[in-house]
Amino acid sequence: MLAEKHPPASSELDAFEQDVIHGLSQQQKTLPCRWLYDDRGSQLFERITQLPEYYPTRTETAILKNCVSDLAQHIGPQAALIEYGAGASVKTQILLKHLTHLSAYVPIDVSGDFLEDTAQRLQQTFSHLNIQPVIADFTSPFTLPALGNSRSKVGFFPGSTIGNLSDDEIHSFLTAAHQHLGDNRQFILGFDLHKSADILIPAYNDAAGVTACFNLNLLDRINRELNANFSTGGFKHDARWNENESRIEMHLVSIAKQRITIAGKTIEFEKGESIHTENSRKFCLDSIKTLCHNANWAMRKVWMDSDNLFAVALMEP
Ligand code: AVJ
Repeated sequence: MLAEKHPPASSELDAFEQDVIHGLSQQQKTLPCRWLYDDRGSQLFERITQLPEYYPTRTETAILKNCVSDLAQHIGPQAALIEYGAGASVKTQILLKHLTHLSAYVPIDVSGDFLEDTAQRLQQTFSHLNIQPVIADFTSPFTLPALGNSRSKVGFFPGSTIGNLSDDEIHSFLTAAHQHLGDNRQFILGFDLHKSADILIPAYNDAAGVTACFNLNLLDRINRELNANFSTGGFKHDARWNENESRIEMHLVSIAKQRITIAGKTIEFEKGESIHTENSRKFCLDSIKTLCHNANWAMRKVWMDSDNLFAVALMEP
């Protein structure tokens, strides 16, 4: 078992406990997917991105490599790049390397430890770049640091993280981004495309079982942090394609009728009953255009791989 660098802050623990008790008291038991990403969950996700079945990361990276010089033509000088969610990936470095004349890079993430490491590492490679990490949950309101010499701000939201959000959440997020990116705003969005279940299901239920570990780690995390007694052997990972909602759903299915104690409360599971742990939406171009349009963003340009698996779009007001 891996220790956290710092124990979770008590406010985080309270929020976690509330979400768990609330989510597991619903008719369809559900847990918000953000809790999948503790230290161990983040490490498992990194391993997912390298699996042969998991096409999104390598496909988006290839698209970015191919489009970045074209993209650079659309970005003015002295722009600040604002990245929502975990940065420091290969994808970020492609942009930092090819979007010359950037005035600043602002990675935003909830994990302070992670951000500090990232900022220090990137500063060594990009020694002249003004790197200003912000510790925040980007789905809640936050303030950007003063970026005095920047003439414009460019949002960057890769990885199809947008696919975790509901229509309402996307609307709030894109509207907030619209506001804090200010005048001359632009936004680079990576999103996964609708495709055959034959490709999708293995991508979320890989042969090596890494995605299963990633999903089941949530139960371990509840045991560790909330003093619960889940046995991970009592549940199995399930990835379901919901065509109506155009999304992959991750579930944890109880293999037997059982009773679990969490922070002093009892939760009952029927045999076959599931906890819905994540949605990963797959978009068609029109659906994403509409979502963006509703938040006053227009799609200026879009790049895709030759198999139309994934897309990167540049949006402007
Ligand atoms: C990080 C949300 C983009 O939905 O593909 C990968 C998370 N879950 N395998 C995704 C995930 C299971 C991933 N996102």
